[in-house]
Amino acid sequence: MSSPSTTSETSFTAEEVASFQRDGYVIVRSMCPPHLVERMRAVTADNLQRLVEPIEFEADLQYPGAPESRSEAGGRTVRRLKQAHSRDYVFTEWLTNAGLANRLKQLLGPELVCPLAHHNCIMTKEPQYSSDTGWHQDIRYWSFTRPELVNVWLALGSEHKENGCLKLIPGSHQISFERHRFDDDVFFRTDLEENQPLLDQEVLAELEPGDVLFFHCRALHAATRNYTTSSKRSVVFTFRPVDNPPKPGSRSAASPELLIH
Ligand SMILES: O=C(O)CCC(=O)C(=O)O
Repeated sequence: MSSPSTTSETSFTAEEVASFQRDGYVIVRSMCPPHLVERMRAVTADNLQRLVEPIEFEADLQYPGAPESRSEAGGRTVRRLKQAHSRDYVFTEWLTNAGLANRLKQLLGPELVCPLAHHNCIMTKEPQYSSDTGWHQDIRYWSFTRPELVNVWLALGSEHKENGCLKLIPGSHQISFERHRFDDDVFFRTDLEENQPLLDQEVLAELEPGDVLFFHCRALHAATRNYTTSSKRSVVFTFRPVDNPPKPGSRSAASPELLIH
């Protein structure tokens, strides 16, 4: 009898690993146990209702669609509840979930670290005042020895085109881009003819509650605002191999990290 840790319930199939390596992302359906999703949803609802800091508001980033300041109508619309790991023990339970660690080890090697400086958040996309996130690679403002980290995006509800699910460009994690293909804020330029063939390849990462999207820190991704009347919520962490530490003195090195067993 095979042990539970080697079944496709708790590890990637060879096809899934190949698909991640080729496309820079892979989705595992119904991966997070429903009782964890329920508890994360409850913590999120509570922390949003009480506006528990640290919070990034939509107005702080000024992406298209966001209110102009925190004092305007919609100015207290939350974009991200930061420091998710510190908000409730349920996030530790998720980070230590066997199926999560096993899969990450297949992608990153046997010794895993979860940096708390990046992601480590609950992304919220509220109706009416949410914003468009342009095409970017998450590694753009991060400083590690190598661009080798994997993001884990857990859907707490349905994510689809209308409420601003992530969109990705398959294979973009393997491309070496010249700087001019990005704007001053390091968003991949949509006004550049040279970028169009890649942008035309976008795929939607549509998710249901408990589904998990693994994506490479160099994968180009974007998302629109939420055009529906219900909010969208997702839990996001990033992981690195132990031999890919943050560069000393950088923001990536300024927060504690978790060793994952
Ligand atoms: O949900 C979004 O608008 C995009 C979020 C995103 O791309 C990110 O946090 O890196």
